[in-house]
Amino acid sequence: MLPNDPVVAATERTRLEAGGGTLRSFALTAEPGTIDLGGVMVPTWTYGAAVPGREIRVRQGERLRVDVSNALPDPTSVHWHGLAIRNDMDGVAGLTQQPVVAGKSQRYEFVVPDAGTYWFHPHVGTQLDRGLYAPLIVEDPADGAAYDDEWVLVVDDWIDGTGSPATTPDTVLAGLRRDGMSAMGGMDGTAPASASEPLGSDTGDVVYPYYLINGRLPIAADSRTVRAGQRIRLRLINAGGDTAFRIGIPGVPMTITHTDGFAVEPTSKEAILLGMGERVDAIITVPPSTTPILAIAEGKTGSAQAVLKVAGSSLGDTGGALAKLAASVPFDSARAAAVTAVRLSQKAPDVRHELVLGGPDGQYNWTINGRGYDPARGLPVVQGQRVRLTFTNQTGMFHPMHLHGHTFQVRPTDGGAGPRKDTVLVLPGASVDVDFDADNPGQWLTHCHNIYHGEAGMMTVVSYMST
Ligand SMILES: [Cu+2]
Repeated sequence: MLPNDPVVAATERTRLEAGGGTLRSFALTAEPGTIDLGGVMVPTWTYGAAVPGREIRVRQGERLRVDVSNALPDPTSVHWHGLAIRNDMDGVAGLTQQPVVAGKSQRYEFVVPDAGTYWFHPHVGTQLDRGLYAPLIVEDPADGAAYDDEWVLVVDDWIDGTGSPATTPDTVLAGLRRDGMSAMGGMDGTAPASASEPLGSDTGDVVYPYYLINGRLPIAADSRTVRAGQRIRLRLINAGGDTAFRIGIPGVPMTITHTDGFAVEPTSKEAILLGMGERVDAIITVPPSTTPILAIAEGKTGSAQAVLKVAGSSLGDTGGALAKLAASVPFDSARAAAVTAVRLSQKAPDVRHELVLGGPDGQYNWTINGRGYDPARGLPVVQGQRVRLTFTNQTGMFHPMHLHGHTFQVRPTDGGAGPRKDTVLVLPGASVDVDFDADNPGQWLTHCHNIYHGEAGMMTVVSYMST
């Protein structure tokens, strides 16, 4: 079933009728430019000369229109990460659309079906690992009752435009291809995972010089002036290319309320593990004095921070807090439990697909079921089916596996109701089952959200068959 199939348009009409469809229009320009990370200037590519790009905020059921202009030297596209929208607006160049070539523009327009914390980024090459990303927040009419204010925090690993000659994500990938895994000293992934080091010893393929929250280095951290006792909803987004983050606030528990946009039974944690592409919403109560929000690059060297500023106090030394966070047991949000309202019905799967994750070989090829990306050899499903995907990781590295166009429910190994998510961490040697209802026809990419793994082959397609 092609992205322009009449069934896709018919599904969209149903959403339009259900949501009311108030039109909200935005414009976006993808462009080269030099940005300030906080004393470090880097040439990069951005949306509108800002990193992250300006947030898009709409309400559930509205019709979002975004006119995207491509002022980059290369073709691009925009993918609306996590949203179950019409297939021909999903933004996967070569699968759901032609790329938007340099100097041209494209209108994206679709009904936004679900509230939550989402984001957008290109789906062309390694462009995601430049500055091309921004939050997309979909408000629920019921939002706001449990908190006083909210703050969107986008964490990222940064290499683009650093060094001389300047490194880009393209040169990073070319280097990985050239050197295979031989150049990655100390990252050969042999030590098993433990509770305090859940990813094991192979925590990335790329050494990043900088880590950012909201585009800022720790020395020039983004901050928010708040009052002690206020309840703040943090919307955490990992826009990184190759880095999971361990996020925590010294002495302040975080009550996790949503995973990848969908509500979970609230659970209080000291530290959260956030893989690339994942989002977690958590409510905190502001402590009596100024406090950092810390994001340690998991298993790497470095961290990012933002600051909750409370009048009458200034930020102290964060060394002790970082050490304590580094020693914590971070919570993988795949272990949360969906609230009743967003659980899938109890139903046996009509079709099952196993995705065996493999690689890399000497040319840095990563595979699913032994093959690189081939959109003609997807995983067939039929509209109306309950589908189970089993991600089986036979590699030494973790993979945040993302499914487009659907929000699956993770199946916990110990029973119970797992969270709704669109991106799930699959740890080395682990196997994760996820279920979804095939209710959004089209061709939907499923892939590792490590941008280098995805580009090197760890992608396939959930392919709706015409009936
Ligand atoms: Cu991967």
